[in-house]
Amino acid sequence: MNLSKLLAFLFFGCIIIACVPEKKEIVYPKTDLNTIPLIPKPVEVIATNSAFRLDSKTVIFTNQTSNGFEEVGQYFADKIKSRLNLNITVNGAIDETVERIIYINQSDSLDSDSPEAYQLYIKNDSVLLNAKTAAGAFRGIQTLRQLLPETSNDTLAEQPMWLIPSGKIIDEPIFEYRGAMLDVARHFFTVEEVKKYIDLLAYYKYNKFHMHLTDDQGWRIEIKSWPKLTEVGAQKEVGGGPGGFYTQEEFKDLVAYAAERHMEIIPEVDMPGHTNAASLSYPILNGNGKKLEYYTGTHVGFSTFDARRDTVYTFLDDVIKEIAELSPSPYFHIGGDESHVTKKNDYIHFVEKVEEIVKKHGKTMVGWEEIIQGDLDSSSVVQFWRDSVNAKTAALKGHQIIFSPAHKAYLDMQYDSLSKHGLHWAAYIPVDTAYNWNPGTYIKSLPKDHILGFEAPLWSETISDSAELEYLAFPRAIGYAELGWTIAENRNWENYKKRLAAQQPFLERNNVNFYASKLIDWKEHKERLPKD
Ligand code: TNX
Repeated sequence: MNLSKLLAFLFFGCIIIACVPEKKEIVYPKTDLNTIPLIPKPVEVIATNSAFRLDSKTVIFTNQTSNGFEEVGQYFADKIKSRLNLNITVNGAIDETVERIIYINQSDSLDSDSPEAYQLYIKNDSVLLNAKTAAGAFRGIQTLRQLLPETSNDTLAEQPMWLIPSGKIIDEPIFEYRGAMLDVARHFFTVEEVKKYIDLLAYYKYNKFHMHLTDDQGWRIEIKSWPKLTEVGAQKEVGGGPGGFYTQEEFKDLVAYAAERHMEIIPEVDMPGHTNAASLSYPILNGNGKKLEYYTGTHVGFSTFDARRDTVYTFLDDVIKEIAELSPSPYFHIGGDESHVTKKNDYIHFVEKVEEIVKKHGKTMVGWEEIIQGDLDSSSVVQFWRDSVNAKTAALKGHQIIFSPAHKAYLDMQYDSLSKHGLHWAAYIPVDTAYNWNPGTYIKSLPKDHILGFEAPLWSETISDSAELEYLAFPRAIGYAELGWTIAENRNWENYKKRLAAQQPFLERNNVNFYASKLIDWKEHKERLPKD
């Protein structure tokens, strides 16, 4: 640069600086990041007692525009738009109106083995979210969503702004598998109802959504090579209602919707028992020799496939192939529970053959704990629901285990004897009982490295729409989210129940028909009764 250019630069530079109005010193109110009612509670929170101002001068940036990072930024921008009516750009131009930045940063240097780990550094003018993967960034965004205050603070500016307490959060989950299951077979739930549940679960950092797609009462997924499964098998549900099913396009839409929330859909075809609807559609599959008709009651254990008939395996090869192609999850759930009318040898023969088919289609088999009677590949995953002896046997045989003990983890159990919906064959499960246990030590002698994670099943014999689903799932599913994510040292009922009470605005804003348990000191509407 020659001298005249330099002088010109300095001259105009001075004019520009002189023209910029002096910024008003902002006095931030004292905040405490540690008192924000986050669920699940993070590993470490360090408060710095100031605040980040979220307002229209904020933008979101991601250091990677591929690998899902930009989509995570856009997800947050969309939530900010619908919640606060603020337009925040993602990877847009930085012009003079931009004052603050939320920076989502892919970084390999996090000190954690979990792909879902994240770190948040919240300062006055920037929020830095570090994560190894987009899934980790997405979990971090849920924390930020929970940090958004209920109301804007307009006293410091003409424009509304929202203050996020400053500080640092270091976080990672204890389990890689944090699931919820929905039974769409006993009662059918529409795509929109399922999406609403997925959205709520995502907010609490669930990462697996297991769909129980078939049972005695109905078959709920289109199989193109065996069309009667839905033409016949999907037409009824418990109580005799019209049932329903997902077309393959609808199922793909659900899979994609869940994937945008970094949640994986695990499809289940329950067999060889729980198969009345399939056998009614194709009687050649039937193994109990009884006359077939629609079943709209709630008993279990009376149906079975014919485990010695080749056609059954031809059929299953087609079914598993079609579903495996729709579902990117590495897992395929074969059910396997309560096959009370299948002879033991037939049952063993069946699960071993089905495991081969599942593997042939590139998936890892998951089954309810009864499958351990078979001689299975140790890569298959066992879902423990009833008998801890089965869980121990599973571990001895080298399997990973998903924890769903019915008397602690079943969302379809009534809260108490007065609960409107639900069953109680395993237990009544009030909100504190649901929270106050530890999957990691629940079975004393079970080696920890065999616990893949936790899942909360919601069977639908007694529920048929979102309001009834939400009555059973909320608030217990929120506590289960913490059991799956938060280290035991950070879990404490007295502290949790205050944080749970603080979820009320979120639940109400999202029109969630939660059960207002008297154990929780809800801030308002104490007398609120759940809708029928
Ligand atoms: C047991 S748990 C079942 C389901 C029922 C549920 C009702 C399990 C693997 N099987 O078929 O819907 O109880 O709580």
